[in-house]
Amino acid sequence: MAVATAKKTNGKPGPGPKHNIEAAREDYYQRIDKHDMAPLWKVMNSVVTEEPVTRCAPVVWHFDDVKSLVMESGGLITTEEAKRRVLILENPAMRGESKATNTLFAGIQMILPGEVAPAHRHVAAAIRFVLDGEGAYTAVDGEKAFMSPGDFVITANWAPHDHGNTSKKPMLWLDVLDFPAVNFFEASFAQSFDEPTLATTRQDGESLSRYGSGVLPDGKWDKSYTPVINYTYKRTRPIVERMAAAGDVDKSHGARVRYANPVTGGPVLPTMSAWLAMLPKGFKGEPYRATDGTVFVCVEGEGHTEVDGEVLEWGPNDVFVVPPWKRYHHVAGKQSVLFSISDRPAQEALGIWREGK
Ligand code: 1HN
Repeated sequence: MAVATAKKTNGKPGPGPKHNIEAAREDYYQRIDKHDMAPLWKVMNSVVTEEPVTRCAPVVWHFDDVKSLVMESGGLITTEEAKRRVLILENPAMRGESKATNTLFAGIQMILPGEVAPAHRHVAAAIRFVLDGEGAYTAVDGEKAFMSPGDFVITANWAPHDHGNTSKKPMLWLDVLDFPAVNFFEASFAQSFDEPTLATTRQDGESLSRYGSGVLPDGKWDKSYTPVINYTYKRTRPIVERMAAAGDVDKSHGARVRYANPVTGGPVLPTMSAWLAMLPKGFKGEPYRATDGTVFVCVEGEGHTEVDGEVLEWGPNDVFVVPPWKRYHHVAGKQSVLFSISDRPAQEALGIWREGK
């Protein structure tokens, strides 16, 4: 078959004698630069890396520091003024970007007795993991989910939500949102409502009883996220405790369950998934790594996680980050419970998630 051939150069490179080649290339790069073009061959290895490259650093925030600093914010600004009184947990390697990992925001929110955080909605989905206090609520579409420590509450993409505290104590929780991922796609929308709280015909806690009790309404739920608003600690903790007692303990992750959408068995949100794990006393996990960066909360117990040679010590309500593809293992001095959340379902939907030893 005839093949079109380039102009013959007698074996010499096209542009001219070899000693001129660097100068010729430089001149060429400058000329293509003026047309917003650049040579791939100079950057190829850094844009398509052999292994994941992350800017995210392993980091732990200790609740002793976090709690007193967050409490102090209560005297400086009201929820009414702030809309959401949240201190951002900024990854030290990405300060100023409101990121805990490259795709996830993490922050600590406080609502004082009597306060209301007014209704709004946004494309970014949120999860809340309750750290301290009892009896404040998140309302989704007006349905109130009253929260206790260890509860895991979902606010899906574009779901209207407000928070309130009708208890006598401050309430603190961890917020994790996927907005860095949404913003990567430049697909963010947000809206506030005229009324601070939304009217509803649904009873408090209705979503859990309807969808989280082993029966389902005889109708359709066709959304991309779970219909359950609050996955309570009271219901989930005994499950991992029984698994641990039965020896159903993963060598890396401990006795671990994944929070599921009860309609599909899939993740609670299309962008974020969550897990609860009990590590038996003396647990020393086998090294593990995966491409999803993960935000962990120590719910109970005491131990440490070694990430890429760095030791993150944790105790109750400490929050820590394991970056993508960094090898880590958990060590529990006491029987411990870890909650975790990552962007794994988003990566799986795109076919890019990988795990390894
Ligand atoms: C937000 O709307 C909430 O609704 C919490 O409670 C944290 C962080 C960034 C942007 C929006 C909430 C948030 C947030």
